Amino acid sequence: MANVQPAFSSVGKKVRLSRIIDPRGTLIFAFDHWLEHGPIDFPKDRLDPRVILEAVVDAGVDAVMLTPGDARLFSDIWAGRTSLIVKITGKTSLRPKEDQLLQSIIGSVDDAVRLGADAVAATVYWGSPWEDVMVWNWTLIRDAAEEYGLPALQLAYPRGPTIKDRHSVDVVLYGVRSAVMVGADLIKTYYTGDKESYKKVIEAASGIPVLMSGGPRRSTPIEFLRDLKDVREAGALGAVVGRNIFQARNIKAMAKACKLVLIGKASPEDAYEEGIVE
Ligand code: FBP
Repeated sequence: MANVQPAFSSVGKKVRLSRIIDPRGTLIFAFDHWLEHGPIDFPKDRLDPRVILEAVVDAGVDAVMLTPGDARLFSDIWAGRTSLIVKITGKTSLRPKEDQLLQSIIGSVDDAVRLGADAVAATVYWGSPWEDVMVWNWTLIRDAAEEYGLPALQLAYPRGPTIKDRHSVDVVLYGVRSAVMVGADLIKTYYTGDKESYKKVIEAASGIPVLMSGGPRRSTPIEFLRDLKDVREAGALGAVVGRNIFQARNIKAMAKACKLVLIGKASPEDAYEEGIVE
């Protein structure tokens, strides 16, 4: 039988994934917080996104995840220096509480391609009363991304009225398995709090790479670095981190420490003691 060549788009997807993924341990910087949370996330001395972005790109993160507008505005900082993931769903914290369970479309796969992105990202709040809308949007996004050979990252976040503890292992792995079932190429989800339970989450992903979502800033950097070590040992590809980096006293040092721990080049304690993290 004749040798069947892969679709062009499947080669493109592989190539783009290889630009984002460091198989030793991947660190992606998430920076959509101005939209998602607003000023509450930002120390008063760092309201300018440029300062933060410069520091993390300098530190050598594998990719930055930005909204379309920020990706355009700050292309002088990231282009040619790191990979880009364009997040095309979002919400504000200004909305009525019940509507914060919906992520709206804020851009398109075409925007991501125009911007030179290596992947596109969208959130699904599994369990939300708006789940239907977000899953439908997700299928449209994934389908359009497929056309271009663009990997689609899903922020698989279980949250809604039936969910008591969104970090519990059964809830997190349900969200991850659902993301797999609707065709995610990469999955970002919550940490369940310990290595053993996270292994179950990774197992539920059936080989689709899982990235831990950073979450609110821990009380000390070392606690967060220990979590990074644990998720790597559980089999996660790495982490997508925002607040634990950009709210750190020294942004660049913290980003570097995260990367070193993820690739196993430093223990959390060493990264801490060597003064990489202040
Ligand atoms: P963090 O590391 O700061 O948690 O960033 C990851 C992220 O998913 C962002 O992309 C997003 O803005 C935020 O967390 C969502 O936060 P929340 O869970 O409060 O909605």
